[in-house]
Amino acid sequence: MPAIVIIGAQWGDEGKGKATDLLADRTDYVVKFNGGNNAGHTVVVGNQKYALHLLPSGILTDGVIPVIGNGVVVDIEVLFDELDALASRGVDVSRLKVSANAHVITQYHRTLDKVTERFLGKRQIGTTGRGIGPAYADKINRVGIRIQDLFDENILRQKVEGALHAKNHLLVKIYNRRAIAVDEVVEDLLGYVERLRPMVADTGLLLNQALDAGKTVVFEGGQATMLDVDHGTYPFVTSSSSTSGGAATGSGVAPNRLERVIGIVKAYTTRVGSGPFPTELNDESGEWLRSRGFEFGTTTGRPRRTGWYDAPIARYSARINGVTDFVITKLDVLTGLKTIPVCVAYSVDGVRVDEVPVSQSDFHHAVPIYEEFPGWDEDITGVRTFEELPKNAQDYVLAVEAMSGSRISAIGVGPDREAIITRH
Ligand code: 2SA
Ligand code: GDP
Ligand code: MG
Repeated sequence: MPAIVIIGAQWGDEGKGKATDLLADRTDYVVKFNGGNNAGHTVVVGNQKYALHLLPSGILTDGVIPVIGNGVVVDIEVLFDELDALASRGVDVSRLKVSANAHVITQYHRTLDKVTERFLGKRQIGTTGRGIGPAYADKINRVGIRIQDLFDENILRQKVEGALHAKNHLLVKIYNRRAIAVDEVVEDLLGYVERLRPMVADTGLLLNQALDAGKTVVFEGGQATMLDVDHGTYPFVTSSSSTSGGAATGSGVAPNRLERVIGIVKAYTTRVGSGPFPTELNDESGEWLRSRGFEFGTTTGRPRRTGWYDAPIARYSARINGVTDFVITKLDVLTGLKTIPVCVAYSVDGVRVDEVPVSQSDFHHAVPIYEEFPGWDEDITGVRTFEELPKNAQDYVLAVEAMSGSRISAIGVGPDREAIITRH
């Protein structure tokens, strides 16, 4: 199985980083194909905890070549800081490859992200403030700066001028901010060139050649299906393609080369930022899940919204992504509950709806229809086979599997690298 895609099947933070890391010792390349340093992947190796934002999780495994694909937006200062932080902890970061076609996040993107959110007031998205949306907007608007533009000062200057022309008008006239000087941005970007140069590659070519040679490539999605700019809860989404299709466009590897799509789901649901979330719990059960699951943003530290498992969302993700296998994570967090509700369908204006409604307002006021499953009290963090799980935990996994549209191949029972049960 040479080309494997890993995607979030809910609203993110399902444990994609850990799943990628787990496959890493059987992998030659790990590719990040969407998003930027808005992502937050926590990977626990022994007594070491790593929080990765821009770098693919494969960077933690010796011999794996981590790749930042063309679909990513790169804040170069953050990239260097993250590389330095890992290097100071003894991680070999020399193998990283960065696509010449990836777009760059600059200071004006970060500024615009923050001021736009402030001006949206109650309608704000709850972004991470990292400049992601404005950088993708420039890409689509064809005024973005790509990594390769940094290597020709004349071209870079022209492009920065083009990008800043309308933005300075907006910043000064609408947002009451100071204008950003072209020279300042160009100088900043040129300062990165020498260190960046050896990392830059035609990553599409590199990955296709690797697949031709029989190598294994893992594509690590950032964010998740319900945050995808096309398939998520728009406008409360990120600005990239975080579904499996994004793995092709964001890397230059054709869709028919992608053989397996692994959807990561949590045994319950979380969301950071604004937008609809039918199973959200605004009570002590929600607080219990947040503290038991340590549900706080890896990038921003924001408390995550919490709720029960939503099977229609899992089915939707299975369909949109072509999920071949699910990995269900954080089953251990549910230990100690008397009963565990699972959303099996919604009620919309009194009518039962089995699938995620296409109408945004229907989804906003969809009321979950729950089925309750008996819980368990035994500590399951040391369990390594399905049969050793308490009967009620087995039944919970089997019930969720039957509702979610694809088989559950692995079960996370703790944050550690080893805390996983694989099913055959
Ligand atoms: P943005 O910054 O433009 O991508 O924000 C748009 C929406 O996407 C959500 N988003 C995320 N949701 C969950 N996890 C993310 N990564 C970090 C983590 C988040 C953090 O792993 O914990 O630390 O806060 C992530 N990145 C973007 C975001 O909340 C907005 O709803
Ligand atoms: P990602 O964005 O999908 O990579 O996920 P995050 O790293 O943001 O959030 C997932 C969190 O859950 C991390 O802190 C992981 O260490 C942790 N985690 C992953 N799998 C499990 C699991 O099976 N059980 C528990 N308790 N924690 C887990
Ligand atoms: Mg995360």
